[in-house]
Amino acid sequence: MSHALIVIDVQNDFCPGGALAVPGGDAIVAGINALMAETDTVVLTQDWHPAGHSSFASSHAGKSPYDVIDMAYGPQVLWPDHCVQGSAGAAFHPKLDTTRAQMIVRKGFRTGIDSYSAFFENDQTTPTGLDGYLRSRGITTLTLVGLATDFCVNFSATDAARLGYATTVRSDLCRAIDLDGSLAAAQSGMQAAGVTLT
Ligand code: VGL
Ligand code: ZN
Repeated sequence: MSHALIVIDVQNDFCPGGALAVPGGDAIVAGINALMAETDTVVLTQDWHPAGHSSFASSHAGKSPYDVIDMAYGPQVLWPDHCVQGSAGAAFHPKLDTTRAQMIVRKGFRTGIDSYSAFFENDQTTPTGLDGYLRSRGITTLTLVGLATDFCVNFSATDAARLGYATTVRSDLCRAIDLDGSLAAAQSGMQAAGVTLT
């Protein structure tokens, strides 16, 4: 039973001062560094959008951040421009110790589709390749931490559980956006999918 720690989107734009700041987003960095230091296999994810990405409200005339639109693949929340490829906002938090990461998964890089999950884009079918990577390394148990609890951590954890990984989310090392009850919905969704929430 090999284990991996998946650190979701600990990037400047999701921390205080960033374009899509998650309250307390930077408060989890030290704890994540400590957990990485005692974990053999560490994977990081990085939200990585081209300018003009379809998840940005600015790409849709008359729309504002946090409006919801219907995309071909289903409803999509519109966000402030964030994590634009190569920008300072897309960089990892400067205090995140990335040295021991064995794999960095970038996601959301196709203009027409968002990707909350580290495993599948928001059509819930296009793979990122992470499942193949973990499976071919014989990894069967996962711990997830990072940002944001109710979006990218939630989608990654439920996909991981559905893919058959024994999945734990360390809630103390996550922070949420919490739009209209999205945190409570994410917590019950993760529990229903068989994710262990601590
Ligand atoms: C995320 C909204 C948009 C996340 C990424 O990392 O949770 N949320 N893009
Ligand atoms: Zn994003």
